[in-house]
Amino acid sequence: MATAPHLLTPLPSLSKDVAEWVESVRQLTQAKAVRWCEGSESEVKELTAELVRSGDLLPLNAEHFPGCHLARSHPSDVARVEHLTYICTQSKDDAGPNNNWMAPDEARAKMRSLFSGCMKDRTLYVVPYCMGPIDSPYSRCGVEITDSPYVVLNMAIMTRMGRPALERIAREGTFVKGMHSIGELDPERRFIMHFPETLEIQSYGSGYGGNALLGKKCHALRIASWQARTEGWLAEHMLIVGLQNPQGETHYVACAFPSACGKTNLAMLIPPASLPGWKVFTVGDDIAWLTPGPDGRLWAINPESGYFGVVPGTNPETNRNAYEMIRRDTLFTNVALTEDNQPWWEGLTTGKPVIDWQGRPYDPANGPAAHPNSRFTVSARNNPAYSPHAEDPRGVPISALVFGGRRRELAPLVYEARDWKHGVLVGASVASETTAAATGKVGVVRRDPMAMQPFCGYNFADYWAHWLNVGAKLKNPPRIYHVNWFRRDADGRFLWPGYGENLRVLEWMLRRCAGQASANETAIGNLPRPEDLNVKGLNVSDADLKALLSVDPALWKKEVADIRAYLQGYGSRLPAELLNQLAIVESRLG
Ligand code: SAT
Ligand code: MN
Repeated sequence: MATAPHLLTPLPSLSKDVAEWVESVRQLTQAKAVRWCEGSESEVKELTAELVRSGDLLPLNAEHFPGCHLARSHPSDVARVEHLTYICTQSKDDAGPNNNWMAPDEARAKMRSLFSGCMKDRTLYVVPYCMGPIDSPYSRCGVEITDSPYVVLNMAIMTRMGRPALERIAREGTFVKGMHSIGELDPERRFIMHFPETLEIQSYGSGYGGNALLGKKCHALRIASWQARTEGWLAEHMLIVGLQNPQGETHYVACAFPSACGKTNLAMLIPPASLPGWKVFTVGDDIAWLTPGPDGRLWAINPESGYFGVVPGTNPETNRNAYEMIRRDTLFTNVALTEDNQPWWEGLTTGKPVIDWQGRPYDPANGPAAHPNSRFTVSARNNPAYSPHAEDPRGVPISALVFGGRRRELAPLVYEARDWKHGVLVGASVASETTAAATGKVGVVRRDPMAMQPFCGYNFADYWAHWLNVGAKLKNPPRIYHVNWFRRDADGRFLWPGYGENLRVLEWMLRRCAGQASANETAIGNLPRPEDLNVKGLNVSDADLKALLSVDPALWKKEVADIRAYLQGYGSRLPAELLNQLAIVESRLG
């Protein structure tokens, strides 16, 4: 067994439970070596150098992108595979109609045969990690076993990885067990299995993002959502952002949008010049763990320590912070290259691609140069807007929760739920056009409740009931909103400029929370009138603004019928309160 000789205490001796489990996986996979990851800078350097030598990582132009590398995944392995992702609970109903389900025994047997002997020629890396600040009571730990050093490098950025995590596991005696192998990268031999009842994840056959970085969607959402229900908190697919107004007060907002709908951009928003005095601080860009605090407010931590963000579209105009952030010490996956070895992607206004994401000479006939789901992995500390409270073990107090989707029509720019219960209905009925973040057709509208359709580790009906229970415990609950940055006109033109201008909508929300802004009470919730939004310096016509802030009763009646049919698909486990709330909306529509 290979262990690093310079360690004072060899890591395996820190936790007997972990060591025993690792040994059992070593026997099953017949790994040729075992390497415990410490999470040190020198270890990351060493692994990076190994991957450069093997050709798996390409160093990028050191003058313009110092410390940056490019990884190319297998062309059939570029996104999450929802159809191969399973929740394996004893009872099928606990997984719910929102998940693929397999009986735990059957799933274990299937995975055992896949993992058997799969690391014969490979090193088994042991990656202890902590999701959340290492000293936060809200954080939770796990250990990922993987045969992919690319995964190790990503985990080193995305999580608090290594010795401190293993020390915490030894103290707490509990951890999420994650087994991962890239296998043969064969889509026919690929499964992502979750066993929430025993806090286990088994992932085989993919090296990509959410399939392979088990701390992220598998642990921090699917397993954590299950844990959160038993423990009274919420694990959500939400960014967390701090908004400092010109008076110097900071309020925190958490927003749930489906993958590749602009969460990272909103989390790092740059205020437009026409809104002077505002500052924006990122706490998290993808996942929020929310706990009712002793003060009756909802408190949030970001379990991650880095960003795994969509690259295409990033440029100095759309997101200057992100553009700056990814110019050093960044791991790019599936972007294109320029002649002088700089990364290139669609939406970049400078440079030209010569090599595409698959390493071929760039030919527009082959499609985009960078894969539409190409990603950057970068430490949150690189973010110029990183919040000073992002590492606060108590988290940050949340003033507003925002749901949203990508919808050409129907959903107005913004509306406010009347109260928490109505807000749970608003979240439960989110629908959005699908994106390149998951394999399958792009641009099809589907229900994506709370942006958790691919990530909720249990039956949505129970999840909504849990949301209602959490709200009942909050003396001072956040207000709940729905936004849609993606409204278009009949010709397909976007009505709202998005990006930095979205701050105008957030500003209205915060004024609402402070009791300082008016609204138009409509059947679906409270909407700003055009004069309630700060539109100084905004380049949107009156007609477009009116369209963005209107409710079409005929379309909404149809939507209500759709939502009812969708909710009723959850049968008798569905909390009656959701149908009550829907009936209220329907009666107000007249
Ligand atoms: O691939 S990930 O799940 O990590 C990113 C995303 O789809 O949001
Ligand atoms: Mn996400």
